[in-house]
Amino acid sequence: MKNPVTAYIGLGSNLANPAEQIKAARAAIADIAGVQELAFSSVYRSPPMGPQDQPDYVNAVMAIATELPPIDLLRCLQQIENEQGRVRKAERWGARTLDLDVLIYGGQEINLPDLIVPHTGLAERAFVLYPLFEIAPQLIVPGKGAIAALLADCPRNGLERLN
Ligand code: ATP
Ligand code: 5RX
Ligand code: CA
Ligand code: CA
Ligand code: CA
Repeated sequence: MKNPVTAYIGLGSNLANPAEQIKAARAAIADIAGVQELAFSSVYRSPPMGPQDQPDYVNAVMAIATELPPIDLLRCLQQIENEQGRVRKAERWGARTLDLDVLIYGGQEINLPDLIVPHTGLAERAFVLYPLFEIAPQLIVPGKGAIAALLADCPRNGLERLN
């Protein structure tokens, strides 16, 4: 792989056997040309943040090496969401079979119409910070600081490790 960048992907699901959705998505991401898996966190369950009239979520974080530009990586992840049956509804932040977010892309800060990196909600979301810390305890989040400091300010809010 030429000029690989380390990126972190957030995986989430709360429909149609979430744990299996996460497992299938992990394999599909590793299968992208120009992407290699570097690490995969434990799998976690937590109550929904945002709208609460939906099932609990299963979440995990994956570290990858990639030579894809960030927007190409996003498009590949969106294709996997669609292939795993994600249906976009009118309601913002509704239940979904699969959600794949680009959390971090190297040391870059990106502000494109379709892609903001580091991910906007990262610093406030236990279901992102705890699994991310597990696989990258020394990480500096561009523009936000050390992962350990972000984690120290983030209550677990019902987050449970499943494996
Ligand atoms: P949230 O982004 O708060 O976690 P969500 O995951 O439910 O909410 P989606 O409906 O999956 O939001 O995505 C809405 C749009 O967010 C996408 O069409 C995409 O263009 C945009 N987006 C911006 N930054 C990112 C990112 N870092 N990763 C994934 N999508 C992003
Ligand atoms: C909206 C997140 C508002 C936080 C969102 C997930 C807030 C979720 C997920 C859990 C959403 C985005 N809850 N809520 N896991 N995604 N546990 O992946 S919608 Cl405050
Ligand atoms: Ca691959
Ligand atoms: Ca999300
Ligand atoms: Ca998303």
